[in-house]
Amino acid sequence: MSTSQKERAALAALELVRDGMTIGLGTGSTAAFFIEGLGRKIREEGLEIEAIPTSQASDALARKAGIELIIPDETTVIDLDVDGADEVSAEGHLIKGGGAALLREKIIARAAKQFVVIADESKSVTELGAFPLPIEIEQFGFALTVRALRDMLAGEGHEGVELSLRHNEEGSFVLSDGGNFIVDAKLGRIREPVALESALNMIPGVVDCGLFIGMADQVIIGTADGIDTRR
Ligand code: ABF
Repeated sequence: MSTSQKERAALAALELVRDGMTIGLGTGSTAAFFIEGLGRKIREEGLEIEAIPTSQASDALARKAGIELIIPDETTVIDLDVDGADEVSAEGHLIKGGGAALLREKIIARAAKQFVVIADESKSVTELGAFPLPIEIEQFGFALTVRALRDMLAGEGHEGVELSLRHNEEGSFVLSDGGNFIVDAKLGRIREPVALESALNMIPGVVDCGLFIGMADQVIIGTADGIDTRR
């Protein structure tokens, strides 16, 4: 993790902001740099911007930065969504959800006219899967859903994969802002991310998973001496 690399990526994404935009605000420490920078940019340039946070954490950061927030409805056009990631593959597929915000992040990312991912170079991978894949599941019948996940993954060549319900230091289960559980799947490597996302989301009880397939319009990686931008 490199803070300067994260900040560099966030600052580069700020160059895409235009007056009058509606902007999705991602979650995590890289997105936090973007949110703080956006607040400064709005004040310094007198921009008219409204934003939609993808988590309660980003909502709080945005309010502190003085950014006007809205709740999306069917008429909302999201011009730009800027968010972090846990892994970015060479194809531009992502693993997200380390911050337990994957569902709201995915909703906003899908709705946005331009979805831009910002990350430090540690997130850039040749193949997804070293980072445990977050899977958001309904609380009701969660043990049955975990069993169904285990069975499906075994059929997809991930025999005996370790699935763990995410919990915090106090030992209580982590809940997404929507009140769902998060299961982390230690897959090691994901050879077929496109097929895996479909198979996961077919399981009753799975709300969504942290595979963002082909969604990123642009990836900005902060490097030791600048940025690496991929479209
Ligand atoms: C969020 O950003 C999550 O989806 C992802 O897990 C996280 C990455 O966090 P960080 O930017 O702090 O590395 O969008």
